[in-house]
Amino acid sequence: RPIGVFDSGVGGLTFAKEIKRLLPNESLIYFGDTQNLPYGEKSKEAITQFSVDITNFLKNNDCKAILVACNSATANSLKEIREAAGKDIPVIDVISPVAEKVSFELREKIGVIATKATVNSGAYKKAIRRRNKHITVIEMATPLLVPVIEEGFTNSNISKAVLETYLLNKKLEGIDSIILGCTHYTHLEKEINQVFEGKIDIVNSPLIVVNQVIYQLAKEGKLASKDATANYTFYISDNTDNIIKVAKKFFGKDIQLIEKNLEIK
Ligand code: DGN
Repeated sequence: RPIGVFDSGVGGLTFAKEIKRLLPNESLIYFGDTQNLPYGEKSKEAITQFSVDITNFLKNNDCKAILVACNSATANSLKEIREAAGKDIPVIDVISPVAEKVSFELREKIGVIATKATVNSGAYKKAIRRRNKHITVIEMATPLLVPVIEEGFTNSNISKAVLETYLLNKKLEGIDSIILGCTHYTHLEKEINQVFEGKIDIVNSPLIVVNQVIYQLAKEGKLASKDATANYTFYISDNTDNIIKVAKKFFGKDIQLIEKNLEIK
């Protein structure tokens, strides 16, 4: 049985790619809700409705576990996603494994950069402070970063100017770590490191989150056998040339995207 993975778009492919790397025998069904993106700019109600529909779709496609590979959906709709999945399908999110890990480490002041929907929910701050109240968490919405990445402006004067404006803001002064709280930001990791001159620890979620997937599947005896052949199916709810281009950049050149509108049952 496959692992279901979903995101508002193709950003969650950064997690799918990490699953492919660490769990080469696991099959995946990915759903990118490109018709309704960006979730990062939507209301809680809208994000929840989309997320529950996708969860039902993945469930109907016999997924054995679901990875919510979107920070905005995790931050706003995790409870409803879990209810829709039911008790037999474990749901792994992208915030709690990261909060759990950093709360055990020697960190005093953590910055979190993410979309508006994630920051407005306060999800990272709540998740970290619930586990370790000695850590200060500063959340900052950085909505220009997704278009910078999707339009191919990484490693340019534009990404440099945008990153410096956001990251050298007084608000983030004195942080010792920064969490990249959005699926896309992995693609800016090197540049973020340069802005901070290598002095700030960058917490990048895909490895931490996929380790949680491994733990969860192992615990439930659901890991694929070592001789299983992995099948990958990628659905998106709307298709444009740019989406295909970004998907190739995030996952690899040979990715095949299938258009699927969940409203047309
Ligand atoms: N996937 C979204 C997230 O991780 O918050 C970012 C993309 C978006 O909806 N803007």
